[in-house]
Amino acid sequence: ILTAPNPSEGFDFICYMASKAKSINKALNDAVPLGTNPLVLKIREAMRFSLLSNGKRVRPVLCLAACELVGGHESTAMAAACAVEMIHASSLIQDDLPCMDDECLRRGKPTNHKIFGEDVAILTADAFISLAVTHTVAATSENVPPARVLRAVTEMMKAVGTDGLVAGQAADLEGERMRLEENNMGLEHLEFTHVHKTAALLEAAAVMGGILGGGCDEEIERLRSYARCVGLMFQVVDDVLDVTKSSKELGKTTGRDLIAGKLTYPRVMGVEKSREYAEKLNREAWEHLRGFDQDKVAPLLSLADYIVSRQN
Ligand code: GRG
Repeated sequence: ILTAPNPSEGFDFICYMASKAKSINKALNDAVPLGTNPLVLKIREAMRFSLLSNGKRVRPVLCLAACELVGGHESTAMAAACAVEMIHASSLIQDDLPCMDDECLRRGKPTNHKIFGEDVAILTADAFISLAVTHTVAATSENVPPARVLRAVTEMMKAVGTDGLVAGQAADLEGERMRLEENNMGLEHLEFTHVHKTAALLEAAAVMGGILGGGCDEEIERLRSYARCVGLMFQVVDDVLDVTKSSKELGKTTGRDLIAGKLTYPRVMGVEKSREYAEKLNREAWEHLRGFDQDKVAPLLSLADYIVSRQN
């Protein structure tokens, strides 16, 4: 039986991620120097603390891989990749604040506000949004047409506001309020939350890479659709892992007990259906990238596979 070649087969994804993360970490380090002004030293320290801690760098890798997929060079999208990670850092700091999720730990370390205080944490999150824009504009090569840079920055800022992260967080908070009032938040509300809270920035990362790398509109839209599937899939898998991890911890094997309270995919559609949904999103993600160059598309297909099959 003849089967279509699998472009991600034989591709060393772990090695690829490690090598990309290394160049991204260096660029992030250079993008936020401590500076010499003692009046903003604390903010710069807090920025470096959050930005340089050990995240997976999924969003910047996505941005670089998208740029290379459409024929661009890694360096063309590096500033934008760093900017997307700055927005991500800003959103994590805000998400962890006492008025939001009130978290003490992030990436195995105390959260930004626990170390620097709430006042500094808020200013740090603000400073990241400003730096994401100025850094993309200032540090993207002059050889990239300004119209492309403008289009990329617009995409990034759209992913922050009421069409992106802010909308996702607002919907999440509203869901929490409804839960406390014993109302039921349905699948539509859940999907809206994750499309905005998680998928929007992944979408922006991929689209920015596609724009800066010189992709045509069709290529850019295919990257957008791919990243949206990956973003949703990330959340579905996360919800399933939460349930299966907690049932293992309790010594149960059914995987049917659902986390109390919070509305999740397993709660809405059950664990098995959630797993099937994640697999479907992965197939869709692959489908959106069909027809691209086999070698260049391998990192993005492997990234989708990695997310759907991760165990923690
Ligand atoms: C104005 C930037 C801004 C935000 C305001 C607080 C807020 C609105 C949005 C919160 C968005 C948020 C924290 C979404 C969760 C996204 C998510 C899946 C985080 C985990 O991502 P990973 O696994 O984390 O890539 P690492 O640590 O590896 O980077």
